[in-house]
Amino acid sequence: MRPAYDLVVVSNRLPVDYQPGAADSEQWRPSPGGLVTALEPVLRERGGVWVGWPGVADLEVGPFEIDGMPLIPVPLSEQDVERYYEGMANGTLWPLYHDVIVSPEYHRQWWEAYLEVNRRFAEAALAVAAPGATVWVHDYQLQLVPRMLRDARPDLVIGFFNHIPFPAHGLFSQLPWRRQIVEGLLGADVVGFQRTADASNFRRAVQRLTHLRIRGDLIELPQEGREVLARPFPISIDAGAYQELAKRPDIWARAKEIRRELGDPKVVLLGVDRLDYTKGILHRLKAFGELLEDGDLDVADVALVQIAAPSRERVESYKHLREEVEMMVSRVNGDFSSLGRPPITYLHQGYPRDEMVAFYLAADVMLVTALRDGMNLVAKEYVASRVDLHGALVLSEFAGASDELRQAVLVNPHDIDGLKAGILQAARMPPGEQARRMKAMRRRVISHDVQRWSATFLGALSGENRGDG
Ligand code: GDG
Repeated sequence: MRPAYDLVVVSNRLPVDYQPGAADSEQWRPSPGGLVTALEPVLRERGGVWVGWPGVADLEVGPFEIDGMPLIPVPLSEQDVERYYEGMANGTLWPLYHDVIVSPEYHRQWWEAYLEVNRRFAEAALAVAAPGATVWVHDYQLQLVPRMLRDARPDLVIGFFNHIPFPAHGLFSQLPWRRQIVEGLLGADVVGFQRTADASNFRRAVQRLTHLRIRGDLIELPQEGREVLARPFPISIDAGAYQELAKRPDIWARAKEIRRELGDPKVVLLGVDRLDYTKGILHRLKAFGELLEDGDLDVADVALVQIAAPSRERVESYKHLREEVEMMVSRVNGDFSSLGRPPITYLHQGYPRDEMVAFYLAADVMLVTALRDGMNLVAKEYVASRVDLHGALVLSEFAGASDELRQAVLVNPHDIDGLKAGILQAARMPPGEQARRMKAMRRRVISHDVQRWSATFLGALSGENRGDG
């Protein structure tokens, strides 16, 4: 008999990376993300397990452990990756849920694959869930799983958390399978979102697509004799870990070295994103280029570092974005470089977390200019790292983080003049004002860290603080 677990986390990806060609014991490396940090202690304490895709197509691998945490791999074939992951998840749902920044594509074959793969994830979870277990499903790739679990096992306590925005009904209603998605999500006891607006968009979709009665945050399902709680649970980071790194002398030394390598400019600006069209990288580069052109910023005084971690490289819109970003970088650098001193340093690479913190500490201004973003953890990581209270954050109103980090320089990235003014304000901000704003933002991030987030979500699942919201 298979072991049964009291807590089952289900997400598209397992928190590991495959190392091809490595010795057996080295084949899997933990991929340290915020979600693992938050869930690992709870999984250990409650004897939990993680179900997900190991990230490599056509790889048949049985259950294994990483640092004592049991993992259950769900296999995906090359065709599943094309249709379910790159297709339905990243070609349909991702752009639709991010307010159609690029046009979503609707293909029935992709939907069929989504249905089939969601079923496979649900079955993998069902096979390991103990009677009455809590199953916590994550994100837009797996929206049908809650209903599949509920139909098979009414004894389970089921949670769902959506890491990305949930769109307004006018957009959501484009989706040919909108009813199935809403019904899929309503299989859960708690459906969590990043922002208040996302939760109310979801409740509105329920209102328009079903006959269910809604009372505050609660959706009544009288035929099933239960209620679904749909509420915001804004995600956060392991703030303690970032603070620890930001106190290490070697990381400070590296931050100084980064500034030196950039030619010791007066102001270092930084962008850190997955190379994704939702992140507003082009808008940011355009604003920066115009500030140089206008003479408001001088290339002798400023340097912009843009880290753009490779992402979804086989999806057409991502290939196109990469070309556009690289063209824009070359244009600005071509126009404004002096010998050995380009205004933009573009790094199409991922970095270890220590190095990321060194970059945060090297930056006077952090640029988060997303056109749409569920939360944006980079903004919170920057704030948690600035133990010295130095630095200014330019933050898009369209990132979930802007609901909490009100002391950032808030901008609308579509308004290039407004964005330029915001960047200048940040670059010229007096140290006293930087410290005052940073202190307030740090208070928020430190008191509302990812550990608190997971405890609050699991608390709501076990019936704490329910009731009209
Ligand atoms: C989705 C939602 C929501 C990036 N480059 C490197 C690196 N990163 C890390 C950052 C940060 C994470 O990746 C990115 O998180 P974000 O929140 O900024 O964005 P998404 O990847 O789009 O995440 C988002 C999030 O889910 C959580 O719910 O906030 O809105 O879109 O932690 O530090 N980490 C390392 N090297 C890199 O080069 N080590």
